[in-house]
Amino acid sequence: MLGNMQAALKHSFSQAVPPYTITYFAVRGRCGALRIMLSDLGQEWKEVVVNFDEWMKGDLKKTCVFGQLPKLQDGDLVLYQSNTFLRHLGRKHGAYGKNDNEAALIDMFNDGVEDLRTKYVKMIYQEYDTGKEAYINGLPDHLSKFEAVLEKNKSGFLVGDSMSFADYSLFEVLLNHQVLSPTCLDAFPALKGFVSRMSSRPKIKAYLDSDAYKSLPINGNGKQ
Ligand SMILES: N[C@@H](CCC(=O)N[C@@H](CS)C(=O)NCC(=O)O)C(=O)O
Repeated sequence: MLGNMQAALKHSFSQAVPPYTITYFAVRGRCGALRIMLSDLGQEWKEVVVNFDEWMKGDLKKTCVFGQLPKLQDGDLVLYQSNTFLRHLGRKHGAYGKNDNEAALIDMFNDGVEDLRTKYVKMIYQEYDTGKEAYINGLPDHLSKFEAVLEKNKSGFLVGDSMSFADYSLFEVLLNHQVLSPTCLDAFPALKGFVSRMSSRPKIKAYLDSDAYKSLPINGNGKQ
């Protein structure tokens, strides 16, 4: 655990004051998509890694708006809720569509990804031993919906012809599902192509190859 935390801490970059600070446990968890998005945008950030024993003392919890992490600081702005982070970055860095209609569709797809993420998290933390097989068997039903969207929108992105925060969110959820079930995308060529294109974007590739990424477990209970 300490090794992971040190590797993650090293992920504070060369810039004197990185604009963003992530406060979270030593996991990819609900910051996986955020970190991939920040990397691809060429943004630097600082990690404050919270030890679970320290968290259990309750002092930090009391300061969190919903009593939970992660927390994202952008200068004086302090945010909670991981999907809020993605939307904030999307707004600031041009990854929230070209107009209100595109923004609404991006919200819709990100909410769809969130539904899948919530089911995944429930299975990982509450039903891994008893429910993993059924979860994997049910995956095609969920994945086929995203496959259809990418097939229809020929640009390679979920909405319009450019990257949005929902693309990072979908990408990260798919990466985690490929760890859970390495063949889960075999019947979905559009999703497979999407993951391959996203993975080979130079800044994403560099981040996925980094110790900072590799040293963090996907989930806090070690299941994946
Ligand atoms: N909806 C929140 C969920 C946050 C959440 O579930 N946080 C968990 C860790 S991933 C937590 O803080 N657990 C410790 C606790 O509740 O005391 C988000 O997306 O950020």
